Order: sequence, then structure tokens, then C-alpha cells
Amino acid sequence: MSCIFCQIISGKIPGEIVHQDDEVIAFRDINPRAPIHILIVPRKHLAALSDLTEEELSILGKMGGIAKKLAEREGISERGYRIVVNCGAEGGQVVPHLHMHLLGGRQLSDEMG
Ligand code: DGP
Repeated sequence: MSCIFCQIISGKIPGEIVHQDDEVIAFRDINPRAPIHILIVPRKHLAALSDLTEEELSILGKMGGIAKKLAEREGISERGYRIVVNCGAEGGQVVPHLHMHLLGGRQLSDEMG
């Protein structure tokens, strides 16, 4: 099992887990770009958004709902936050396991890329 996120999901390597259910896990990013930087990750190894089948797309709604709840729990819901899903090399995806970034706790740049 070479995927770093699969290893966190299975408990082989540690992660600061802030949410888990039967389909999705969320943990703090090891290299936070904002005071709150959480990764929301499906347990199933899905490589990237571009690889999802029609049936698999629904996981994004679940991940978005968890991001919303985590933002509330982390106290950034009213101030605002950003959700990012990088896809592929030019999209800046480094870890080839689908994930959603939840970023907040400071004024984020208006640059989108
Ligand atoms: P992306 O560029 O969208 O593929 O973002 C991957 C993120 O994963 C990046 O912000 C750093 C984070 N990351 C990489 N390895 C680890 C790890 O071992 N543990 C944790 N918690 N985060 C990691």
C-alpha cells in the first residue's frame, strides 16, 4: 500500500484525525497553509476528481457536507473559508488520492491560481 492517505486511513501512519465515518475521514494537513487546514478524504482509494464515475461523484456532496460541519466546529463558518480540490498535475494535485482542502482562519488571497 503505497498511497500515503490510504496509510493514514488504515492507521499505519499517524494523522490528526478530526472526523471519521464509514465513507470519509478528515485530518489536519501536515503542511498547513492557513490556521485551519483540514483534508477531507474518501476512505476508498479514488485517485482524482477526473477519474470519478457518475456513481462515485456523490462522494463530493458528502465531503462538502463534512467540510461545512467542520468549518462550524472550528469556528470559521461565519468569517468564511475556502474549499479546494486540486486535480492532476497542472491542478497542483500532489497526492493521488481524492481529497478536499478546507482552509480558513485568516484572510485568504484572492488569487485562484
Ligand atoms: P494536493 O497538493 O492537493 O495533493 O495536497 C496534498 C496535501 O497533503 C498537502 O497540502 C500536504 C498534505 N500531506 C501530504 N502528506 C501528508 C501526510 O503524511 N500527512 C498529512 N496530514 N498531510 C499530508
